[in-house]
Parts: sequence; structure tokens; C-alpha cells
Amino acid sequence: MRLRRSEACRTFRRPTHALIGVSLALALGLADVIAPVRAATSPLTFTDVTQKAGIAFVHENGAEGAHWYPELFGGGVVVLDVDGDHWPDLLFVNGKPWTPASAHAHHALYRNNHDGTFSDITAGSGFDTLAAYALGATVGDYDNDGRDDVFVTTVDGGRLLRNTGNGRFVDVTARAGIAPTGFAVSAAWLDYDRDGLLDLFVGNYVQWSPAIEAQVRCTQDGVRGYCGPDAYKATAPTLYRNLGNGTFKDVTASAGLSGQSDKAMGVAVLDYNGDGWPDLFVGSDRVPAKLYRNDGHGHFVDEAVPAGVAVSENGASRANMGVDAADYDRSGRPHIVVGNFVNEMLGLYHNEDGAVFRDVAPRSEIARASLLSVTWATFFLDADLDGFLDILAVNGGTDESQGRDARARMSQPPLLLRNRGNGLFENITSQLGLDKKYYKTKSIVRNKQSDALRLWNAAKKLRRSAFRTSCRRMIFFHQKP
Ligand SMILES: [Ca+2]
Ligand SMILES: [Ca+2]
Ligand SMILES: [Ca+2]
Ligand SMILES: [Ca+2]
Repeated sequence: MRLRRSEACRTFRRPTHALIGVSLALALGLADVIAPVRAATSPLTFTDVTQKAGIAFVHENGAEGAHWYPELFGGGVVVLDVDGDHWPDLLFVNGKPWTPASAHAHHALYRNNHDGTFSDITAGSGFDTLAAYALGATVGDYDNDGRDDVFVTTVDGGRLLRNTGNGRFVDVTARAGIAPTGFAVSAAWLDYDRDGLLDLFVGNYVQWSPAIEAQVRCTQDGVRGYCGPDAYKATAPTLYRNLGNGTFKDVTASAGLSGQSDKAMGVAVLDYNGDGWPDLFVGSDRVPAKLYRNDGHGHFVDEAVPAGVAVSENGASRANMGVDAADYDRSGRPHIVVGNFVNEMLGLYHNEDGAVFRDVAPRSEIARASLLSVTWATFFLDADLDGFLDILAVNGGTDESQGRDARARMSQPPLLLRNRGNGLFENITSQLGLDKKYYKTKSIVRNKQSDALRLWNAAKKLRRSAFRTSCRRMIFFHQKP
């Protein structure tokens, strides 16, 4: 029996809310855009401010005992500016009961009150009537009207919601020509053809449907459980070109992507070869990862094998569950961090020369720190504001990880790895001061536990802050100034 969860779908637009107050920026993890104000050696402490902030989101996975695979994949959270006031707001997307098909999904949209608290503005926003079983979301202003729009990944492909102002969103999926049908976990907006219009890449996960689910059955010691990725077939991503008139064209085939075989858990946009054309790294679950080089002529070519990012240094296809890309060493080149399964370690692919990467994790503190971790989300952030990007990895075990290694734990703390500025990282997790009670899950029933652990992964976009759930309660950590 194998329990799996996914990193929540991510937003790839970097925060640009320049007018945000410093205290709130700290709370919402927008440290990337703020000048260093803290000595590198200052201790870091996070405090649970969930209730104080007014966040009461509860995730539902719809589990009814049949062990449908998507039940193991969490909802996502994205930061967006709903109302154009330059203060970051929050959108949580949710699962829902499988039956009836029309069952309501309790997504949640929170408006920033400018005082450290949020108000639930879901009612009437358009997300209150979005019935889709969602897994994540990505934010982009696809129509260049200055308002953040949202693509939500769902078990049946996804939905495009256009921001019409005043906190309202309209489902324009069909009208826009978006017709995805796959089990989508991660997606990204990027302007791959550099025409000034955001295009949409949907990294589909596996071939899944209720009918397919009925054909697989996974057990361990005779006990029915969830299947893992190996039980389902890989699939190709979908690329939509923005035509500029509110509609999109499916260009997957012409871009050379239709024949690809991915199990996309995470997607990162980066220009790894510095030619000005945005490329894509797609973390795939137990199939080789892909590095899609944008040739500047509308095609993507997988360079993952020659670039050294397809598999681990010993040739294994790792879990690749969470991915991010950033220039952590000020070399001018983006590097890639990848979250993996127990005994697989984090991958930190250092971009050597714009063509070849070298995984520098195995011979570093990163390897020792992450060896027993099952990492669902990982990303770069400057936690200590010293100007060098650090790494946060969000972890949680599974039945399989416990079975693989007796030292592994079901409940795992996150890892915070501080960039020492010389290319090396140190594990400073113990300095976080996070209450250990959040890692105890013995009293949580299995399905609920799955929910709780995966929601922790949803913290991806809230740089420098973190979420975790306990019995499905969302916990919002705020770093003490
Ligand atoms: Ca817009
Ligand atoms: Ca474009
Ligand atoms: Ca490029
Ligand atoms: Ca730092």
C-alpha cells in the first residue's frame, strides 16, 4: 500500500507587490523583493497565527473508502492580488465528495485586510460555484487587463477563471478554448513565444478516470490501499498558446510535446541556457524528469538526459514531487531543487554552464538532512534576508516510506536549509521553534492524516511562511520580525 501526495500546483510569477508593508511582507513570504535587513546569524522563529489571521480553510478529499488516487493529492494555495490593491490575497482550492457529481467544493478566497488578517470573500466570488475537484492553481494576467486571473488544476483537466474585478471571477474555460481532460496537478503560465501574452502549460499527472480506477487494485499484506504512480500510465502535457483575443489554441502537437511521457508533479519555468527563451523543468513521479528547452521557434526539445537532470546520479527515476528553480549562488544561472522520496534525498541541480547540471546535494549537508524525508514541496526563499536564497522542504511520510526504512517517520518536520553564501547549505530546522505537536499524527485517522500532510505542501507560494494542518486544520506560521 502506498500513500502518495503531491505538491500543490504552483504559481510561477514571482511576487511583485512593491507597496507591501514590511511586516506583512514577512508574514507572506515576499522577502525576495525586500532588501536584506537582518544579520545572517539571527535566529529564525515561526509562530502559528492561523486563527489570528482569520484563516479557517479545511481541506476535503472526498474519501469514501474506495481509495481513489486523487484523494491523496491535496488542494493548493496561491497568492494573488484579487482586487488590485497590491496586497497579497489568498486562494485555497479544494477537493470534494465524489458523489453526487454535482457536489459542492469548498474553495476559499481570502482578502487581505492590511492588518495581518484576512476576510473570507468566497461567497459570490465565482469560486463558490466552482464544482470541480481541484488540486492546485496558478495565477497570471492572461488578458493583460491588470487583474490576476487563475487557472485551477482539477482531476478532469482544469478551469480558467477570469478576474472581472470587485472580487469576482468568471469561469471562461470553454469560451477561452481551454479543453483539458487529464488529471492535472501542476500548471504554469509562461510566455513561451514572447509575444507579450501569457501562454499556459498544463503538466498532466497520469492517465486517470473513475473507470481506470476501477481497473486497478493495490494491496499490501492483503489490505486494500491506495495505489502509487506505477499503477497508472504516464501522459503528455498540454500547451495552450494565448491568441490574444481571450482564446487559446492547443499547440501541444506542434510544440513537440504530444508524444511526451510524463507524470508531472511539479513544473518550473526557467531560462537555463540564458538565450532569453523560457524553458520548462517538469518533475515527474518515478519516470525521468524533463527539461524542455524552448528553441525559440515554437518547439520544445527535452534535454534532461544530456543536461543531467532526468534521473539521480545513480540512474534512478526519483519522485520529483516538488520543484523550483532560482539562482541561489548569484552565478547568473538558474539552478533546480527537487523534492524526492525517502532515501532519494533532495536534488539540487547546479547549472554549471547553461547546458549541464550537477547534483550537488549528495555530497553536502543537504543529503544528510533530507535522506529520510519524503518531500512534497520544496522551494527557494531567503529566510534570513541575507541576500542568498535558502531552501525549504516540506515533508511527510507514507506507508511505503515507513515500510522502506525503519528509521523513516510518518510525521516529518520540514527542513530549512540556510545558504551560507559559499555554495554550501546548513540545516537550521532546529532553530525554527516549530511546535513539535504539529508533527504528531498518531491520533489522526489515515485519510485525514493524508489531508493534513499534503496541505502542508500547499505552502509553496507563501514564501517564508508555512502552512500545516493538524486534523485538517490549516495552520499559518508567521515568522517573528
Ligand atoms: Ca486579467
Ligand atoms: Ca505568448
Ligand atoms: Ca532558454
Ligand atoms: Ca538566506
